[in-house]
Amino acid sequence: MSIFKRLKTAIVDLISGKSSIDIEELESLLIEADFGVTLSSELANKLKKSTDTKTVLTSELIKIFEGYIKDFDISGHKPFVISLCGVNGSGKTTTVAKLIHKFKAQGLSVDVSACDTFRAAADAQLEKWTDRLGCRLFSGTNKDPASVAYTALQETKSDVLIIDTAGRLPTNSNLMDELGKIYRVMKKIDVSAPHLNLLVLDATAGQNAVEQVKSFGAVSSINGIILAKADVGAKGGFIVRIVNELHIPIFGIGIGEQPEDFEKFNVDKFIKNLIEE
Ligand SMILES: Nc1nc2c(ncn2[C@@H]2O[C@H](COP(=O)(O)OP(=O)(O)O)[C@@H](O)[C@H]2O)c(=O)[nH]1
Ligand SMILES: [Mg+2]
Repeated sequence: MSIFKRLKTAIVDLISGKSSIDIEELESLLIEADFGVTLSSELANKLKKSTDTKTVLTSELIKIFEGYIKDFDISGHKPFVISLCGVNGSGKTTTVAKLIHKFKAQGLSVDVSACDTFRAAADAQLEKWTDRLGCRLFSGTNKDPASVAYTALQETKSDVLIIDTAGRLPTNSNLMDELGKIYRVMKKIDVSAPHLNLLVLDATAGQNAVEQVKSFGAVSSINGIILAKADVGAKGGFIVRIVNELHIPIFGIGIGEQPEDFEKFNVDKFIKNLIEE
């Protein structure tokens, strides 16, 4: 049985007063669901004292997420620079398309800088979206990604500039340095750029996601999370830990491969998805 089915069974048993599961078992199920050790123990203790498990769990999670579900506010900077980072295939480029779509729908102009310059297919993938959605694309095959970002920031006239970066593993120090350089050169033009540095996480990433936040955050602080692929069956339980322990807000979730498949994170839906299979 999957961890989430077991978690649901455990909670249903507790709710019905059957309580064939003890609180320690519930605690380890919460840990398995990627809530982290500290929080799991806190929650288990609260649940132990309560007769209405589901309500307590829901209200505790609502409290945790309070203030951490953010919307984009681009006022204050023009261009407002949003940089996306993450491991290979986490959903960065698709997220770019979603953000373009979102900002365009608000009547804002958007340019994009393609900083995944060393992979042949990368430009084409982004070009498809920028052509379709009507944005200027700054790119340069095999060029230094930092120089592409620099030129984009120097030349853009748009309200928003989105920087798409290449996927990289935090263990690859050369690639992490390359990312650091992108931030550094942008600061030569605007010390406050990027105004949002978002980490795109694959909802199926599991506990490793927390390590990703720490590693990418060591290069430049992460101001927000995008949870991509929330539609593919993963529960993304780790997002609770990221919010609760690392205090990083969530700016949206990806729920498909199209530009419109993006929505605000919703705690009720998250809990429903988590415990109601
Ligand atoms: N189902 C689903 N697929 C997604 C989502 N976001 C990205 N993908 C797919 O995941 C794959 C990798 O996405 P991509 O944006 O290229 O990742 P990148 O390497 O981080 O730029 C592609 O096949 C995307 O279509 C999402 O929210 N839901
Ligand atoms: Mg990409």
